[in-house]
Amino acid sequence: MSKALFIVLIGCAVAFASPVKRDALAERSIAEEVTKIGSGFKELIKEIFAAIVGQIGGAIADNLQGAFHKFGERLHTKEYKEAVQEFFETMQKLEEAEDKLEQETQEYLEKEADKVGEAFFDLVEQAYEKIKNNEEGTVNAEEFKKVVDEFKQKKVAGLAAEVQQRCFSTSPLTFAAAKVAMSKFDSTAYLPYDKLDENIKIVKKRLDRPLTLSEKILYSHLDEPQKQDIVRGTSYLRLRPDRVAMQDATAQMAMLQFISSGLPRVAVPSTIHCDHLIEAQLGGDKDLKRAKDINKEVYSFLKTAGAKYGVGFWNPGSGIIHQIILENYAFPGLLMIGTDSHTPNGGGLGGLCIGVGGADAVDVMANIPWELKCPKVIGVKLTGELKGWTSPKDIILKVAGILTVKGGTGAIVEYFGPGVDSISCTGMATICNMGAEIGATTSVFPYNDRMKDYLKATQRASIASAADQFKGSLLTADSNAKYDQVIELDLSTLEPHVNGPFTPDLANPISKLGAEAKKNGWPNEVKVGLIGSCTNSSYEDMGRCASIAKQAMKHGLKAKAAFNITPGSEQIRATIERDGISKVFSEFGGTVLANACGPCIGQWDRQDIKKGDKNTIVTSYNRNFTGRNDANPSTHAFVTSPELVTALTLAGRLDFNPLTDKLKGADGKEFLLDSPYGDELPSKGFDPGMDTYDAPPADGSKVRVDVDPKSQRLQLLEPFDKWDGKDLTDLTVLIKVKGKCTTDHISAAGPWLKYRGHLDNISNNMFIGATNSENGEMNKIKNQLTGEWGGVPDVARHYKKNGIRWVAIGDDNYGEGSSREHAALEPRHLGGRAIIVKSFARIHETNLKKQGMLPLTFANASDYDKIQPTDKISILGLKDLAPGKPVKCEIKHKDGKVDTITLNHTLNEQQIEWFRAGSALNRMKEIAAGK
Ligand SMILES: *[C@@H]1O[C@H](CO)[C@@H](O)[C@H](O)[C@H]1NC(C)=O
Ligand SMILES: *[C@@H]1O[C@H](CO)[C@@H](O)[C@H](O)[C@H]1NC(C)=O
Ligand SMILES: *[C@H]1O[C@H](CO)[C@@H](O)[C@H](O)[C@H]1NC(C)=O
Ligand SMILES: CC(=O)N[C@H]1CO[C@H](CO)[C@@H](O)[C@@H]1O
Ligand SMILES: CC(=O)N[C@H]1CO[C@H](CO)[C@@H](O)[C@@H]1O
Repeated sequence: MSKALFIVLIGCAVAFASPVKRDALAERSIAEEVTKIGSGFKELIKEIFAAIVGQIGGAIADNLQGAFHKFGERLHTKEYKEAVQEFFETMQKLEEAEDKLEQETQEYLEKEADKVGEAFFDLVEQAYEKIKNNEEGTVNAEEFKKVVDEFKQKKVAGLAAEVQQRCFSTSPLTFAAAKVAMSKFDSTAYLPYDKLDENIKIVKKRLDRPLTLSEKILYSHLDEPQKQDIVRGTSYLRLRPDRVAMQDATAQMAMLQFISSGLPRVAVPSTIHCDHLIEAQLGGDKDLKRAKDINKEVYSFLKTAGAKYGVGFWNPGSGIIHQIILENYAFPGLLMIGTDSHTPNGGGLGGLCIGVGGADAVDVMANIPWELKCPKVIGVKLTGELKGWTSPKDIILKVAGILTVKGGTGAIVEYFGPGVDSISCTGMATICNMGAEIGATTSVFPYNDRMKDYLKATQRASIASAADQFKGSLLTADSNAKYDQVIELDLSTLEPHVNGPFTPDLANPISKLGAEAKKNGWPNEVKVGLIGSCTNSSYEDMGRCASIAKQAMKHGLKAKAAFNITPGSEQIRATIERDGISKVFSEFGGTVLANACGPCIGQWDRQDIKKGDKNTIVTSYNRNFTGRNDANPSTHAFVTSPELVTALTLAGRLDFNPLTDKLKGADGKEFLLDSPYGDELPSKGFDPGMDTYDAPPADGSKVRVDVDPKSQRLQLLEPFDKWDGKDLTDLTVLIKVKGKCTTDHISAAGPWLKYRGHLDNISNNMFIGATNSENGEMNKIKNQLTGEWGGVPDVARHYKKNGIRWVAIGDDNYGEGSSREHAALEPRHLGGRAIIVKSFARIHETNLKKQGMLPLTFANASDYDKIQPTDKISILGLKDLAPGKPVKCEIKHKDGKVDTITLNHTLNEQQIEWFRAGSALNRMKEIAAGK
């Protein structure tokens, strides 16, 4: 510490600690006095910082200077709140810089800061005392108090107090825990650990039993921790998530709904990510340019709506939502909802991140508690250690094989045990991401050092040190916590898996894949290998794949099959480009696509094969519903780790096992691939790449939201009609679906994605992928009015025009797959009133409730067989609709016979209100209007 700095500091402190002159005080108005104290304090801090800046030098100094400069400016424009935040960010950077400072300097700064803070408060106290004793003067104590209160309201005093409390009289560590911004983009939202800790203590006291990690995170976010009913698998929790994330496809409808709620600004930090509308065709830059052009009106709508309502906007090209969340927003203990089913990716950083429909996002953005049926908890105990060709992905591929696509329904999958520490943070993210494939509500890992490393590598050391303090309490399961089911996996003996085709739970160990393919007639030739996507596009993945490519090239080999790479984010793209990994891929014969979802969600203009041609592709993606990647139902898609994709692409064969099979090099010599290797995190740190984020302005009220009334892609929403108070009688059966009916079958993706924001247009895809039980065909149903066969949307429109209300009948796990709320909006829009099925996928069931539809299940599953296409269905006793009380249903057959059956539902009180109001949104309006 230089002497000069010392003098500056002491000088300032002394100047402000010296008593204010008595007579001068009497003359001045109190307001002036208080303002002077406030601004004097600011000046003082300014001085201190200037001095510190002088000490540290280099980039940190620039940062500090920049932040501080803004701090000063803002104070004058009275944006106090933001100023405080800037200040805290500066403090955070300072804290990070502390590692670089000598111990001595650190101690000195802390001590000085303390002194200054105390001096400031002495000053205020003295001033107050003086005024009190000077009552015969121009002012009295009461008036002073009034002014101070006013002052406080203006947040200046608040600022001073906070600065004092957080920055000056506590150690940097406590400071970090108490007031660390949730992310570098959230200026006014802090890590909620204190509050969560408090809540979980309340819950623990009530439940009086050890808690799983999932429960700790979930219950600590309860709206009413004292009162909330908590029974796993039964009660509905009302929760307060910390943030909302939306991808550009689902954000359209969510923002349209938020707009129609009439609220001025979103209640929690929220972001929009442009990743779903970029089609892979020629490669990164060209595809991005094309997407920006084609989707201009959507991007512009989302950008302006984001700016107006306070939502952060990640431009196209910034990367895939889940990767960006992991890089910037996820933190241990976070409760986030995201409008995409792979939102659970954030569990890799110890957060509970749950995929929901746009309507849930609207609730949370509108500050309404978000409801979730209290999940069960499945524990996965990991022992042993990952090594060689076995990767984190194999863990989830194995778990999927054990639990199947339905096994996780209604449950959170929680990993624990000594094996956890052998998995990288991004590896844990992959595992959580793919938990969506087994229907799990979400998946989560306990906070550990691997997460800490990742937080540090992504410039969030302060979050790591805050989390450290809650590691044992909030961020790890209690010992002896009870799980509803426990699966044990020994990682040391786990074999690499390739799952598929046709369903992600058909788990094939690599050693058996060749034989299985032969037996089942799966095409052995691998046409295309694809790596990347939100599931698997970390730096580590890319590095491990590049290590295989390099080995091959050393032997004169290139990829036999086509090879496509989708970087997960702009940061990944820039970093792998800088580190020469992209170059390795192109030399190997690969194409680097835009930072987006691309082929993983069917945004792939595939040219190498004709529709209907049977062929094999291998991907590191997460799903493989029919035609998902390339819209070709004959494509056999297999899901595996990026390393195995690379190896199979290299060999061009499905029956290649890189662990045991040799390849022939260009020189004719045979060789065995070494197991892949890649740095977990880039040794030179991440390259952020281009700046692709737009922060919303502090005041967006003047922003105009762009929606062209003639648009084919965006349409402002009309409210649905209110329930008329009568039973739903004589409903026509629009379609009785046979077999699997995912949200893709109800509302197809691919080319339809572009109508996401236009309900009427997108409704032309309703049920076109579902199989009609009457004829076993898709999109062909009999119009009961005309007797003619027609497409499902056309027939539904015909019914709607003629005032005929209808039901759709479905099988098991109806509505599984992506959280596509259109699958609920469209039936409602085209005149549907109820969906009756054997069982529902959770998100879809809730989505139906939000749109005022009745989601009902057969109390006896075999009643499904009683329903004929020509039947008329009546749902009775709706006036007495109550939670847990089944409803009566009459099936009138064409021959006049009537079957009476019982239907179950899971509507609770609040959801019954939604039904009555016509939709959740209508209900929100009623509440806002005080009804
Ligand atoms: C329907 O609800 C009843 C009780 O309300 C329950 O006993 C029955 O198992 C439920 N049926 C199904 C298929 O879940
Ligand atoms: C369900 O319905 C079938 C066929 O109507 C009947 O045989 C069976 O007993 C029913 N099961 C229950 C639990 O009521
Ligand atoms: C992927 O899985 C689904 C079942 O989940 C299957 O019906 C479909 O044919 C598969 N698609 C591809 C392209 O392999
Ligand atoms: C997010 C991500 O890309 N995660 C992982 C994908 O899978 C590999 C191997 O299975 C992991 O090592 C990555 O970290
Ligand atoms: C493809 C499609 O359905 N386009 C329609 C979208 O909506 C506009 C106006 O509502 C119609 O004119 C289009 O034909």
